[in-house]
Amino acid sequence: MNLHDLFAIARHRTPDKLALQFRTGDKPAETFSYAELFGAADRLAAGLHDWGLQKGDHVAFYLDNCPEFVIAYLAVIRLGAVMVPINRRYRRREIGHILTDGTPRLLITEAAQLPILDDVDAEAKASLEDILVVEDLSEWQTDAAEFAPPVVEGDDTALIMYTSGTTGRSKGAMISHNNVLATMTGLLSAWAWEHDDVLLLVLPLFHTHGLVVGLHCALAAGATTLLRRKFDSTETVNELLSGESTLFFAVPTIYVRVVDELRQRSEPIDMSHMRLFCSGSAPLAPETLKAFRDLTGHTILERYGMTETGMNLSNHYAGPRVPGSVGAPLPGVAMRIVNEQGEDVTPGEEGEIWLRGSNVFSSYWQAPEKTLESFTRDALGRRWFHTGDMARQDPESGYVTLLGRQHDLIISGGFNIYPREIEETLTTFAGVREAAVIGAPHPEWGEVPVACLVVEHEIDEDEIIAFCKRELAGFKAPREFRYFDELPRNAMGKLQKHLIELED
Ligand code: MLC
Ligand code: AMP
Repeated sequence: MNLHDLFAIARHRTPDKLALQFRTGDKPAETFSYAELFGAADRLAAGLHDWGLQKGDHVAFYLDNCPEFVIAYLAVIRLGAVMVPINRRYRRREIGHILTDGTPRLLITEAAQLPILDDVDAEAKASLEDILVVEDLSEWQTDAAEFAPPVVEGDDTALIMYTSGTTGRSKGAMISHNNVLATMTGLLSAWAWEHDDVLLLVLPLFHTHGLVVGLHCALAAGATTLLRRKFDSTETVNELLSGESTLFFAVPTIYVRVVDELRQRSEPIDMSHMRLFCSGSAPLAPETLKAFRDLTGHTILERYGMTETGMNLSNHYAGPRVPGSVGAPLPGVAMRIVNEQGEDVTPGEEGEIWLRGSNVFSSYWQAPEKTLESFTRDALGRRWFHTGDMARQDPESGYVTLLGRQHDLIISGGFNIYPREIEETLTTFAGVREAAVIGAPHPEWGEVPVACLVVEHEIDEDEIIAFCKRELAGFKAPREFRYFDELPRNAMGKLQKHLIELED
C-alpha cells in the first residue's frame, strides 16, 4: 500500500467535497475539491514524468504553504519520487548543505525565493537540473488521461527530512510510505478523525507536524483542510471564533500567542464547535494549557513525535489529558525506557525512550554509521530506535513525562536549533576565539539560544547578529551574548556546557 492508495478512498468516494481551501492576507480564498486537487496532482505527475522524473529521484521543496505545495507533493509521491523539504527560513549555508547531501534533480520554489537560492554556492546546486517555480506550475502540467503511474510500494521512500544535526550538520531521515501510513492510521483512530472534520492548518508543510499530522491525516480522513500561508495570531483567533473549523494543531509558542490574543478580545469566546486542540513538537507549559482551558473550555491534547518516527505518544482523546505529560504510546508504537546500559528501567525511573513500530524510519540518507549508532537490536533481533529523549513513565497510568534531551539541541518555537552549527558560525566572526551556545528558557519561544563567547577584542553585537542572520536562519541568531575569560572544559579539553552559569 502507498499513500495514494489511502487517499484514493476519499478521492473516489467524495470527489466534490472541499479538500483544500487556501487563504493568505486579504486575497480571495482558493478552493479545491478532492477531484480537483488530485486531478491537478495527476496532471503535474504526468508532466514531471515527461520531464524525466523517475521513481526514487529526489525533489527539493523550498516553499511556504500554498496549494501548489500540496499539488506538487502529491505529484512527486505519485511517481514514487522523494520529497526533500527545506525549512523556508533556512539561508545560504543550510540550503547548500541539504542540496549537496540530498542531491535533488529538481527544486520547487516560488519566484520570490529565487534570489535566496542564487546566493547558494554553485557546487551545492550541482545535482539540480531544473527549478520549477510554482507560478509556472500549469506549464509543467500535461494531460493525465494516458498517464500510468509506476508501481509504488509501501517500503519505497516518500520523504527525506533533514533533522538531528547534533554534529552541526543535519542528516536526512528516509521516511517510507509505510512509515507515514503507520503514523496516520494510529492518529486517525486515536484522535477519532471524522470525514466532516475541518482542520485549520497554520503550521509549515515542510515539517512533520504540519505535513504528516495535519495534511496527511486530513486527506486520508476525507476531511477539509483550511491551509494558511503562515500563522498570524489575530487571523487565527478570528478563524477559530468563526465556527468553520473543528480541529487545530499547533506548537506551544502558537498557543502562547493565541492565549495573549484571546485575552485582548472583548467579544464572547465561543469555541464549542471545536472538537480538538492538539499541541506538540516542544513542551507545552501547564500554565498555557490552563490559561487556554480557562478561556475556551478546551483542554489541549499534548502528544510527542519526532521527524524520524512520526508520532509516538499521545494523551488519550477520551481523557485523561494530563498537563506536562505526553501520554501513552499510540496504536502500533512499542516503547521502552532504558538506562545507559540499554536495560529497561523500573517503571517510574528516568531513562531514554527507545521505540519500534512501522512508524519508525529505516535509515539516514548516506550515513550508515549514524544509522547504526541510532538503533540497537534486542535478543529477538528487533531494532529499537534511540530517541535521545529522557522520560519517566507513571507506573500506574502508563503516562509518560518527558524530562529533557540527551543531545545538545534547543527547540525554539518548534524549530530545532543545533548549538554546534551556531558555534561554528560564531567562531568564523572576527574577534571570536571560542563560542558555546546554550538554550535559555523563554516564556514565548520555550527556549532561545544564548551565546557564551571568549573574545579577542570587543565585538559589535548588532554586527555579529546580522552576520549570523546572513549565514543561518534568523531564528538561530543568539538572543543574548555573555562574555567569559574562558569556557569550562574537562581534562580532555571537552566543553562542559552544563557548568556555564548564565545568572547575572
Ligand atoms: C520565527 N522566529 C523565531 C521562530 N520563528 N525565533 C525563534 N524561534 C522560532 N521558531 C523569528 C524570526 O527569525 C523573526 O526574527 C521573528 O521571529 C519574526 O518572524 P516571523 O516569520 O514573523 O515569525 P512567526 O511567523 O511569528 O513564526 C513563529 C511561529 C513559527 C511559531 C509561527 O516559528 C512556526 O511556524 N513554528 C512551528 C514550527 C513547526 O512546525 N515545528 C514542527 C517540527 S516537527 P528576525 O529577527 O529574523 O526578524 C517536530 C516533530 C513533532 O518537531 O513532534 O511535531
Ligand atoms: P524534530 O527532530 O524536529 O522532529 O523534533 C523532535 C523532538 O521534539 C523530539 O525528540 C522531542 O525532543 C521534541 N518534542 C516533540 N514533541 C514534544 C512534546 N510534546 N514535548 C516535549 N518535546 C517534544
